[in-house]
Amino acid sequence: MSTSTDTSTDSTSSGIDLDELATRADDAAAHGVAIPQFTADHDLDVAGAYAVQAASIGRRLARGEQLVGVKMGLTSRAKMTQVGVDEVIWGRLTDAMHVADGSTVSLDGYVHPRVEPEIAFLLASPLSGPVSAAQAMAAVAAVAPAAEIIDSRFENFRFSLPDVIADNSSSSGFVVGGWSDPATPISNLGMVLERDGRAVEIGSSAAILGDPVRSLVEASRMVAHANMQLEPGWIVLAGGATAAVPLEAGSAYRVLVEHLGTVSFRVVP
Ligand code: OOG
Ligand code: MG
Repeated sequence: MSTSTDTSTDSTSSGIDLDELATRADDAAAHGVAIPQFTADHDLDVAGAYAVQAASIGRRLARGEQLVGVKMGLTSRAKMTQVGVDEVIWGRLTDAMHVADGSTVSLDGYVHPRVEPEIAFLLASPLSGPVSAAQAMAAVAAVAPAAEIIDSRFENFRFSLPDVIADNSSSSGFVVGGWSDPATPISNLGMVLERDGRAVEIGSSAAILGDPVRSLVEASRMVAHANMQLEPGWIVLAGGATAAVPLEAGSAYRVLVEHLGTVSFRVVP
């Protein structure tokens, strides 16, 4: 796997109306309507795609949403294989995406949502640019089990690397469980995703770049390319440890992470 493309400077996206694509991405997310891939008729590259993402989330912030963290994506082989894209990506999380632990969500407003088991970091101090794993962990206030609800706005959940980046890396909702001491070892914890009390995906936190802290290191490095830093109080989602599972009306979902506990939500019938 490579994580180098976010540094590309020879953008082929010049001449593309990035704001127009940002409006399309934002409208599709706001209304839960599927749209064709941007790369079907635009020569969008990774740098241009992150610019579309920034502008699209900028529209949400202009409507009053607050940035509360970032999510890392495609940090496990299972995730890369499921969507056919093998680069680590990131997206922005806003307060409006937060789903309370134990709450009920409606499928209204989603296109084709899926859920995946994750680990969340809560930051105590800022992080940006190249850092070691030890430096990254020193900035962490707490760790928690998490469930991410992803929803590609692209038809049939199919996209290229620039498409998914422009679509804020499919960010849609996130659920975070109780926080644990950051000294809790997290490099190889059993992780289970249950639907209606039955395990539907089983994995390990080691599937996340070999150790979820590496995802935090990548987050620090990658946001620096957007002239951002990870802020104190922000949440960083490390990425799905297993493939994601479609949300079904009336079902209950729970993520269990060894030593960290559980997080759950239900979908209205
Ligand atoms: C892209 C988002 C990936 C993860 O945890 O790997 C992601 C997608 O799968 O649609 O959130
Ligand atoms: Mg995810």
